Amino acid sequence: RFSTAVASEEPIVPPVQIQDTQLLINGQFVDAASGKTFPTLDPRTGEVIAHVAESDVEDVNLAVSAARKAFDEGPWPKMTAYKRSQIILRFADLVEKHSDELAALETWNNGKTYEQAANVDVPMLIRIFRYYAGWADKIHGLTVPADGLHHVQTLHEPIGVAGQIVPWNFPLLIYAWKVAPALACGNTVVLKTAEQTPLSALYVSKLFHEAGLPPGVLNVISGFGPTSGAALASHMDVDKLAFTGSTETGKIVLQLAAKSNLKPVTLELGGKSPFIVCEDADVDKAVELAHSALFFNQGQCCCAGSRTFVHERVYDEFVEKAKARALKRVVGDPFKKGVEQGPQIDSGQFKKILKYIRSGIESGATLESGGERFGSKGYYIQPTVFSNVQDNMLIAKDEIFGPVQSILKFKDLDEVIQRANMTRYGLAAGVFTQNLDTANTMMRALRAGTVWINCFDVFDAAIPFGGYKMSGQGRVRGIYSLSSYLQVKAVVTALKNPAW
Ligand code: TXE
Repeated sequence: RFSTAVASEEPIVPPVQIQDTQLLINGQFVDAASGKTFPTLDPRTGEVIAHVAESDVEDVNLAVSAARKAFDEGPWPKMTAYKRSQIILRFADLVEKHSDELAALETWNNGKTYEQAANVDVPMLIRIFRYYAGWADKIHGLTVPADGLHHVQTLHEPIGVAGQIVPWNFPLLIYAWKVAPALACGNTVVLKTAEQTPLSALYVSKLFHEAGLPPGVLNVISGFGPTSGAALASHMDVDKLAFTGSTETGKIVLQLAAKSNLKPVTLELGGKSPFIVCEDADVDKAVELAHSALFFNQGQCCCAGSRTFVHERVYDEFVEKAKARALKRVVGDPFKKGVEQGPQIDSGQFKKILKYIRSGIESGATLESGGERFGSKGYYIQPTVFSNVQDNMLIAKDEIFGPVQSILKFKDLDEVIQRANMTRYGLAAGVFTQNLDTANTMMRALRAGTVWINCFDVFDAAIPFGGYKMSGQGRVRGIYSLSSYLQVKAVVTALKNPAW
């Protein structure tokens, strides 16, 4: 059924050496205080790639005190903004030099295709760091025409030590979204990687030190959420927390932040984004776009177009073509050229997705393609398409985070707007139409942090990204991310002479 069935063949050996498996604290690679390690796996096989140091409370304390010292004593926040930007730019150049190896590491540890890692994830990381390096010396306050005999100005200052917790679906990209604005603003960082994907962040952070980053400015720890992640979220000396992950864990870290020192928190959480195909849409283009909106990155995208709403007039044609496209999707070893879909990240996600597929079948949706695991090894899942999906089915309500497309039917615009917004999430939405009035109405009516019109998954360092409702708080990327890494200080100076 698939044009290339390679999952059962021997996996390709990645052309990369694993060197960095310890914790990066104060510019040094060190073992965990407990000496503990945990295995990190190859999702193609479930086999161990390496053993990585496992941080816990004691290591978090060490990393935070290194970041605190680097913030309080400098030189990073006290360095000129121009010098900071030069170090960030040097880092971006070094990443560019090591792109191939880095992309291979990302594919090996995450399972995403090498083509994607090399053409999307790594170049976007470089773009994001260059973008924020450009911001470093353009962050400044205002003079304020306050009433009275005072000269009033605002200083935009770094907030301090930023704790950052990242997930496994885009280990390098989300690292960039978090680290780049924090450092450009003059903060110091303790970043905890996801337990599934610790390797690429350690690799790039070593390059950052080669580029001249002072010790203690960027500390990277591997470890688990309830231990080291929770210790970071509740640390009294962490001044700001940035989190990307599930909505459930987002609630936990927000509580930990509130219960400890009320550190401000930005959250980038789950989604159930509508992809709306209107009756006037070019169906072939819409099918292709809806396909990639859902299946990109094995369906492991917080903004995946996971509710495909199609107008009744084009519904049957759309379903036929969406099914044909899914059946053509090339699944296999992500290192192989031409492969479009690799394995899911781990056995937990693999089982969760298969459970949702069973629930779709049991609740009466029509299974058009896929529905089972792919091959017999690793965490591969067949590209799955359901038609006749109803709003109240679990597959239309929950974030599946896998290669499962749900196609729903609608009759008119008011109805689809109401149904598209009928979710606890609000991360993104896609609209496919050639009618300007429809596009204008939809862009205003949809309650989502991003609305893509006749496109989807357009990401750029300059475009802000974040959620309405339970998809999060605050924005990453663009100018909007800067404010969450800055304090505003009002300085009021008495004036002697009213005339001047
Ligand atoms: O997420 P978690 P998981 C969604 C997606 C997925 C589901 C579960 O639906 O199926 O979440 O994935 C750290 N205190 N997304 O279990 O738990 C954890 O170590 C502090 C959407 O992987 O949210 C990791 O670093 N930290 C998403 C990070 O939180 C804790 C991306 C994410 O893990 C913690 C990933 C705790 N108590 C999953 N518990 C997106 N928005 O892109 C866990 N962590």
